[in-house]
Amino acid sequence: MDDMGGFSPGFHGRAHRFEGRLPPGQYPAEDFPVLSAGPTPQVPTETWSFTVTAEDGRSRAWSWAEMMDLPQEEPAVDIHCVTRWSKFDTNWRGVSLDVLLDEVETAADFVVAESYDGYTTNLPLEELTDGKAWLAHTFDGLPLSPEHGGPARLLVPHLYFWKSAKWVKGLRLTPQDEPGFWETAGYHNHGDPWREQRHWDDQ
Ligand SMILES: Nc1nc2c(c(=O)[nH]1)N[C@H]1C(S)=C(S)[C@@H](COP(=O)(O)O)O[C@H]1N2
Ligand SMILES: [Mo]
Repeated sequence: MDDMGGFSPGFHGRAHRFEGRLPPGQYPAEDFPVLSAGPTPQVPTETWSFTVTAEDGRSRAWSWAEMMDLPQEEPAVDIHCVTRWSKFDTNWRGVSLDVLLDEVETAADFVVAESYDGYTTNLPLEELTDGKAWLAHTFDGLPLSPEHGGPARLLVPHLYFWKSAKWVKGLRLTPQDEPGFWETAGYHNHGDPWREQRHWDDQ
């Protein structure tokens, strides 16, 4: 028998199917764990808005209806949490961040995502463009549930899931990198699951 690294026999077939898609140190999860630093904020779509603010203070905001009128995509992606669960082929619907970021002129290289619960997370702007990230409002064909970040969250599947800010209310473009909630609490600044960038002192 080949080396299954301690996975149960039931996982054998799936392991083959998902070969090469499980980052180091991760295990495949069937369920969808909820991980929130605090209580779940209630954010009605009637008052929801999403704002992109440039480094000079100029901004562009979308209401829920305006956001829903933008071109929509349906990413099917693998997600990876730093607590070691990964989930394959998750199905979302949302707006590519390319569409939203295209509306704002900027020379900044970094972004701070800001959420309705006060959560923040920082990313290089280039990690959010070229079809790599979305503002997601639908999961598995249903409105995204509040505990998973509804009405809308970031979806940045190529980085650990703490970068996918739930209840996101906007992006702030910054010339300098500004570490966010977990990044100032010891998590890695970048968070690439394929390089196991879990903690601040990982390479
Ligand atoms: N606003 C906000 N976004 C957040 C968090 C949070 O506490 N608040 N937790 C992060 C962490 S650590 C993870 S692993 C994922 C968990 O998303 P899930 O609860 O949908 O699995 O959301 C991320 N986004
Ligand atoms: Mo997390």
